[in-house]
Amino acid sequence: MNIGIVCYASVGGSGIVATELGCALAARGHQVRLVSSELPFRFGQYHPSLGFHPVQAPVYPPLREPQYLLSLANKLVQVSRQFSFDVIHSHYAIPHAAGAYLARQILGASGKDRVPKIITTLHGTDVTLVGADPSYSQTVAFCIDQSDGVTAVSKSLRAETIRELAVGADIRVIPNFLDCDHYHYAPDLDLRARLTRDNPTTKLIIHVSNFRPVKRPKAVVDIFRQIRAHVPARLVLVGEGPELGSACQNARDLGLGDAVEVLGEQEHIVPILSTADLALLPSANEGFGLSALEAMACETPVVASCVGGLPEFIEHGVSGFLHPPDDMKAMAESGVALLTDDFLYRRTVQAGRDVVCRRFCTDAIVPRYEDYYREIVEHTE
Ligand code: GMT
Repeated sequence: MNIGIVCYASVGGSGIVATELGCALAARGHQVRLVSSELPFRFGQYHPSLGFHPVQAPVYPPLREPQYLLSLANKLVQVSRQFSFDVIHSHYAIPHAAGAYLARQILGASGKDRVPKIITTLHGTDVTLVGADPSYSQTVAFCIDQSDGVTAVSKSLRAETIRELAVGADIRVIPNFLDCDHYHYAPDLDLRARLTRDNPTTKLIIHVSNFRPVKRPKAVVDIFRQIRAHVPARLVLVGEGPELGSACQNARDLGLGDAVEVLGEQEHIVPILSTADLALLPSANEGFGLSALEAMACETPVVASCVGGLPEFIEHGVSGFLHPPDDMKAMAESGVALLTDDFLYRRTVQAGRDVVCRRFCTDAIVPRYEDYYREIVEHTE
């Protein structure tokens, strides 16, 4: 098939999933073109069937801001004419579903172009936070309903989409995935020595996110403070975002400034995750929670909030620990239990890795997207 994939290029789960999907589909014989504002993070190795097409939104003085949506639709029309797309697959509804919708209308109106089917994958905040905002909700709901196919990365997100946006679309759940050969336990001992300051008894607690309020970075610091009262530990923060500075200030105010290491955005996450002893994700909501899945694949146990898609792959007390988002005390207690009980630690890590390998590897999930593409193309032709 000829497939156009639209996504965000910046660090973020939806862009990572879309890029990994594009690479996997190209490896399976499809012609894939990735369309985004810039070369997506984790674009990876060269493959002859995988190409990248940047969207450029010029700024002209009379326009107050760049018109990204119009440029995106325009680019999709151009690339689709060149590669005769069967499917345009948008990741993250805002504004990608609207760009694909507009492109399909333009191609359909010409009377001589192949008209691709449009599929939208919902990832989380495109529905729960941004999408549900009254400034966007009508257009987002319309574009979801106008898609030929819609998928959500968890059952919880599907239910929330129907509840929040009252869409009528039949939403298929296809969970996120990762390359289990790439994501495996591969610690970096030099990094460990540096982060623990050469202290073998010090544990490393990691939080990976885009540091938006929904990730609750201050809760991360608070849980870390409570764990550190029982276990010598340092906190490793990976990623960038608006709340990173205040989380670090918060740590300094608590006298923990020296116990926090900020690594910023990192492309090679496997050695960093593998080097850590515990991952924290006390989010207010998660459409899926890809960073938890990545940690489990790298054999780092997860303590997280029981929200959104997280309970769909973390079984509390078995493959990780889940607590209400505001129960930082319970999250800290689970963290201490894991870090002080070797048997519990090994058992949790093993169960976590098993879940990822059984249900969330590329080979298990990508064929579900291929089947869905076929179903949509054949069904609506
Ligand atoms: O809004 C965000 O947090 C960014 C977004 C993204 O592009 O990474 O994250 C969402 O999509 C990920 C990939 O499907 C999910 O793993 C995250 O849970 C989801 N984030 C939220 O729902 C907060």
